[in-house]
Amino acid sequence: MSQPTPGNFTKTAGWLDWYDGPSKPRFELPPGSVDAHCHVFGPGAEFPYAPERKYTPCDASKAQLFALRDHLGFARNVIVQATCHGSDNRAMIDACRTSAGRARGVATLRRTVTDDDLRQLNAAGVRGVRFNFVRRLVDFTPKDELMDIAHRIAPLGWHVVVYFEAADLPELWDFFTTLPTTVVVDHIGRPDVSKPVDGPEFELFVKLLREHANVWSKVSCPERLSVAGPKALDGERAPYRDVVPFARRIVETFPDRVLWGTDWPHPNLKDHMPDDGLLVDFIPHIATTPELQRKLLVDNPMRLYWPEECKGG
Ligand code: 0GY
Repeated sequence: MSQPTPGNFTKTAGWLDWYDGPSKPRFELPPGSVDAHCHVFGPGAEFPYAPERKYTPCDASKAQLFALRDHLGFARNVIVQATCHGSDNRAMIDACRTSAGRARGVATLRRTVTDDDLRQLNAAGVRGVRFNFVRRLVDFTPKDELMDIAHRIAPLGWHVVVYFEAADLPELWDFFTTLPTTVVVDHIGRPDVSKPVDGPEFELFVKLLREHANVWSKVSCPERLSVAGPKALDGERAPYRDVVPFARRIVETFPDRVLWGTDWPHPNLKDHMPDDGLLVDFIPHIATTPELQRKLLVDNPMRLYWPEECKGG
């Protein structure tokens, strides 16, 4: 990829822009709901994309993210550093700082980060660091470097977010289970939903959460995992139905360790761009009672990202 110059970014070929004009969800989110996985991209002219990135997205600004938050009925966002910005966290930090306390962040760090950098990130609202193992997104970072970072952020009370493909879980198991913090897995550990929900691959993921009480899961991204796609059944707003058994199993088995997010602006989707309103209508199919919904959307993300506002926090 040629070196970018600010203001001159050409989107990756075939890039799907985020869906402008999402529908209003029918599902009414509980008051105080948190969109616990979303991104900001640039704008590139202000916050240039990283030279080492594997894709160039469309711009997706903090103002557009906050407008989506209000439209869907969320109260807060957790903004996760995307790989197209590498370890330059400025766009994410700027969004957190100008959110009036309604956004917290998850950063990408290098071993060279100083204690002063960490203090500043913490003051800006960062509460976690993301380790990405998805090969199409990042170059390999040695695990000892990642473990080093995890030990640096643990005293701040931060957690580690991990992103990987289900097939890589056996190889990553020892690393994940020795991390010294809460560990949050992105997108249900990316199961192959054409395989059985009680088959060996997904059972291994369930075992990870069952045997390790510090491991949480985002039950996000049905649009990435689905083979069936967004088509509703019988006019019902019930998209991505093949993902439901996987997400629902995790929500019902580990109700106090699950999070949900839109993943707006949905990087790297090839077939379709989801309507974020329809994505919100996926939630009651995986969290089927008001209590499960409140835990998923309010109690759990608040405990992790705004503990000072929780009772006893
Ligand atoms: C996601 C998923 C993807 C991309 C990234 O940081 C990223 O670039 O996470 C993906 O392509 O699967 O969570 O946004």
